Amino acid sequence: MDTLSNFIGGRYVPFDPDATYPIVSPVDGAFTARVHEADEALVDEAVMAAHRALTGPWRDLTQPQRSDLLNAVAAGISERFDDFVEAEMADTGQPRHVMEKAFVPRGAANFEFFADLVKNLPTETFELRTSHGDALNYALRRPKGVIGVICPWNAPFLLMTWKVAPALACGNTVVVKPSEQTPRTATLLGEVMRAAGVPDGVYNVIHGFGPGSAGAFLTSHPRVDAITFTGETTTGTAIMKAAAEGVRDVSFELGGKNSAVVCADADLDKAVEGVFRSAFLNTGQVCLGTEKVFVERPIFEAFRDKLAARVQQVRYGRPTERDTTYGPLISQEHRDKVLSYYAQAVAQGATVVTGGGVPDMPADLAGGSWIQPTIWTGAPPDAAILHEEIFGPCCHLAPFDDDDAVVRLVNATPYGLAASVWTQSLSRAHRFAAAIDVGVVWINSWFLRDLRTAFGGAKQSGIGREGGVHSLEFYTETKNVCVQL
Ligand code: NAD
Ligand code: 6OD
Repeated sequence: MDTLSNFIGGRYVPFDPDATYPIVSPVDGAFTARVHEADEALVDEAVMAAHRALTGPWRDLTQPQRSDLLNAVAAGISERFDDFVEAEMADTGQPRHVMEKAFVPRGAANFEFFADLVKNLPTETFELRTSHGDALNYALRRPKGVIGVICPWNAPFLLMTWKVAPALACGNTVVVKPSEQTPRTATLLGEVMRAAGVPDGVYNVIHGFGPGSAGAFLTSHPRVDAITFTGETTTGTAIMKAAAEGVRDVSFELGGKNSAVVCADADLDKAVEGVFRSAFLNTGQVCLGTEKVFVERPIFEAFRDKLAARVQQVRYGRPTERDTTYGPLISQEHRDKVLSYYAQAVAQGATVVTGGGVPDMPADLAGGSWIQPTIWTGAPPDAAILHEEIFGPCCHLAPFDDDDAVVRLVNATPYGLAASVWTQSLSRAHRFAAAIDVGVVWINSWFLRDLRTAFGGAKQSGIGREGGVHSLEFYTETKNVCVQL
């Protein structure tokens, strides 16, 4: 059984066996770790370590030196690649190939990308000429201070490094609170930070839950200067209230209820594969994932049948086994929530095309939170599965005949995170992209990421944008200097 400690001021805090909670494997229900839950005093220690580090050797680094350090962190992640893969598989239960091909490499790439970006960042200058004299204005970027980084469990390492890398690249220090369910990779990153020579107190990790625990202690701490959060919209609301005290800035990536629109002229096989990935990757636990699919009527049945056939090919199994393509949900509690939507869907009149329940698993996996990937059709317009974020491996298919009408259905949600459109028509693709109210639209693709682009949600799916210079806007204060000439 692993033991996981808090990482504060460059060292792992001695593990307190009397203040722990257990980690249960989503794969088989076995206890795999005990985590030291940080109390308010430990959270204070972490925040104050981060605060002190702002004025230590970290502040005196030149930008190229700081970029070199971040590149050393990226190299450290690559050197410990297998350890990160193992850690993330143990926490999430998701297949090895997803970790090896996507989620762990993105952790290293996040550090490399922001190390590079900040080195080459111009700032604005304005020459002012008036009848009273001339002036030159120029902008300086300064770190915001201590950044509270609060992360979810669905892609823990990718999402955490997506925030920590730009925060550090801009000269801030961080206190990270990973999800209580997926603490391993944030903890392991402490070893890499130390080996890379990142000064003590720049990267800190505290473990625990949200309300009444480490999450709330962190967001209410007066020395936290800004908070970046990824998670549920309701949690974002609570964090925003905490951030109001002291008028701290927030950046939020929140929930979604995302659609795919598949036009009759789409490349059918590519659309099927793309929608399959978007609805079922990571067992549907991706904020950008598709839960509503609108298919133009002439290809509706062909699309439905091909998608169902594709779904039936998933291979359940332990994440460590190379031929596993499909993992469990994160926890029994989350499975209960998703299964309650499976039951409501049928009760409210939807037809199950495939799935709809719990698979028969071999005895050694029977304690895991396994669930069948599921497709529905025919749900009435007010069905819960069409309006609430499920965050599971499921989607509803509906035929459409009219582009304006389908846009209204896509937009009929308080969320506005992402959408995908599948068509060979350039004009139609651009018209859909302009009309759908979301932060990210993919055309003939999904989750194809360019780290220079703005990433975030519209409506209740978020506040602000991260990615490229947008991250730097959040992680720095811009100071204007006006010089009368
Ligand atoms: P969650 O909101 O329950 O928890 C996220 C984190 O917030 C955890 O670390 C948790 O301990 C902490 N937390 C909870 N209450 C808190 C409080 N009052 N104060 C401080 N911290 C608190 O989310 P989750 O269940 O871990 O993740 C799933 C959700 O995340 C889904 O809604 C999904 O859409 C969303 N998500 C969004 C994005 C995006 O980019 N928009 C990405 C991934 C996940
Ligand atoms: O790719 C990213 O930068 C990002 N934030 C992905 C979010 C995935 C959500 O589950």
